[in-house]
Amino acid sequence: MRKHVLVARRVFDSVTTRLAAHFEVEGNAEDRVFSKVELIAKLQGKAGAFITGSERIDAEVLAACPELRAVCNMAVGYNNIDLAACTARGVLATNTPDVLTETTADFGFALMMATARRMAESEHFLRRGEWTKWSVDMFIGSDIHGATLAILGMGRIGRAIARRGHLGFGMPVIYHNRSRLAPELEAEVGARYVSKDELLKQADHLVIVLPYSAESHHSIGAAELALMKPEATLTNVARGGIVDDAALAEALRERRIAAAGLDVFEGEPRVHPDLLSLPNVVLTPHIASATVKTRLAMADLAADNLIAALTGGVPPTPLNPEVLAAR
Ligand code: 8YV
Repeated sequence: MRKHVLVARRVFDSVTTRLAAHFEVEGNAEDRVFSKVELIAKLQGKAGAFITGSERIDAEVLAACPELRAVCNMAVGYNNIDLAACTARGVLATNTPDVLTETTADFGFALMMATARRMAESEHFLRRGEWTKWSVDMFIGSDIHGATLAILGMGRIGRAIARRGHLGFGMPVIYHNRSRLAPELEAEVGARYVSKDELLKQADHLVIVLPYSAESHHSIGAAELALMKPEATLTNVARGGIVDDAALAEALRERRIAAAGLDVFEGEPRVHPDLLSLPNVVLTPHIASATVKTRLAMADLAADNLIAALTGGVPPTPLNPEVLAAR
């Protein structure tokens, strides 16, 4: 008998077609974000779920869906999944690393540049019809080339951003991470390890690429922002909640740092109202991985994981492979 799976959000037809060759697929053509109650109801009788960062798989959901064997996230970050609870229940969880690294790094770099060079603010000014003359200090910002690139979190995406800064823009690169990179990896991306305080003090452009966890919650708050230079910028392409958005808004309003570029927000898709009213912040709706090629690759990888997990294959990117070993 064919297994039943839920594809929790609208995805590409090619991906649904591939899944339908193996499973009875319930999709979500409307692309509604299900409440927890709805998600539990939709998961009844399902052996697998294709999910995105918007679907939270916690202990309560798992307890209510005993037939679930695999949850395949179309995202590299997996803070929407309680991994320990999955493992305890023998549910395989997977994510989509690697396929989005370069695309996300491109976006992080672009957001940092847009922030430093005041692209959004000046574009809004132009659209409002306020551009009447050239002036010597109109929208003057700060340089990228030669400036100190400070990276908080030095995983795959952090290293790809460091490489861009080092090789493309001649930036001295410093980083802080829970663990230090091997010397050859540091040399490859031209990065020097420093303490978190030094990172914040020396940063011309701080880029945050940490995974979200209880430990990284509010890693950047009022005290950390107070260490930064008033000319510095902050860019976050990681997860909402790593930065205390209220503290950031206050620092931006008081010009304790120059500007911020944010692709992720605490409680998104809601955005802190203070950020919305500030001129010196570039805001984008969590699109760092959003290119046609990369979103297709992410969806395909999530589907590969789901197919393998439920048909006795080897899922390419498991998060808790011990579950498979125990089957
Ligand atoms: C996704 C992301 O677009 O992969 C991640 O961790 O944040 C993004 O690439 C988003 O999470 C949707 O699943």
